[in-house]
Amino acid sequence: MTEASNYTPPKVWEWDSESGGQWSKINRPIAGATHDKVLPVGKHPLQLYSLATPNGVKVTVMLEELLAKGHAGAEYDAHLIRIQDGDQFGSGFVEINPNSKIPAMFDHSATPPTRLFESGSILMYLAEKFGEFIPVDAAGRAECFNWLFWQMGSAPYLGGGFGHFYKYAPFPIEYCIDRFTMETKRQLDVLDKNLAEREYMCGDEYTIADIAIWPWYGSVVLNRTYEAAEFLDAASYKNVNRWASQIDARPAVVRGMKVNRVFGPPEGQLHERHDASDFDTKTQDKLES
Ligand SMILES: N[C@@H](CCC(=O)N[C@@H](CS)C(=O)NCC(=O)O)C(=O)O
Repeated sequence: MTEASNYTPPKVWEWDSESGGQWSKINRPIAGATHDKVLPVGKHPLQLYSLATPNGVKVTVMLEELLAKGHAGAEYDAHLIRIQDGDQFGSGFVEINPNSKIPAMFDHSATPPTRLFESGSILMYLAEKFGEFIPVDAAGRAECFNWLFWQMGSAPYLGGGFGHFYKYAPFPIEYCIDRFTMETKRQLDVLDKNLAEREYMCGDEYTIADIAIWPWYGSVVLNRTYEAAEFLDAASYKNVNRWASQIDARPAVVRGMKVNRVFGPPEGQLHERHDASDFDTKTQDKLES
């Protein structure tokens, strides 16, 4: 265990300095817009404002899965929100999501037109609107919601806890890394034990629970997030690895992962998606050549 720090919290915390680290520029203690910015609106009923982080990818994968099933009403425009530039604090974005976080969506085909924020809420909305990726029976739905909400409650320990202190904090703090590594490994074990008995999180069917959990936990075991697979001994979670690879091979997942992505290989980056053909003509490798 590292030595105790000599920091004593003041009586009242004040925002008087940057916290340091990769995300310090966008961290602020107050909500609301910092600048006026009208959001663009494309031609499709569903307008998505997002970035290909694990939370963003949940929605683009879901939309691509719905389109793959033939639901033309799931056609969407995906506008890029660069969170490191503070786009989430523009007035138009804040009107859709007062919490200033991606993903946010607007359904212009609904009566009344409906704003959506929180990835779990968006997945439930789309699953119910199109009657897909959600069990029809009450017990099945309950189990699906159990795992969907498990993800919403658990992933902040993986991302904001483990990922932040292992990868992004300005210096390593053993206490924090130990605390969140313990919890992340416990969560991986929860998933592993569940997937030992089931093909997907809720049984034989691929559902919004898998679509929510895979971008976080699948990505960690496939070593795409935080470069921490070895540190976490991710290979030992055999059932999570099997499930992660199975989902990774789905064509809709491959497409959904590319949308609003601004990092990684150019052929995997489709900064904005306004048409299905954009995957063939507008990825960064094509635009740059
Ligand atoms: N619980 C939210 C979390 C969304 C979230 O944390 N989004 C991050 C990117 S993964 C974000 O927009 N961060 C920008 C910021 O915090 O200013 C959800 O699932 O939609």
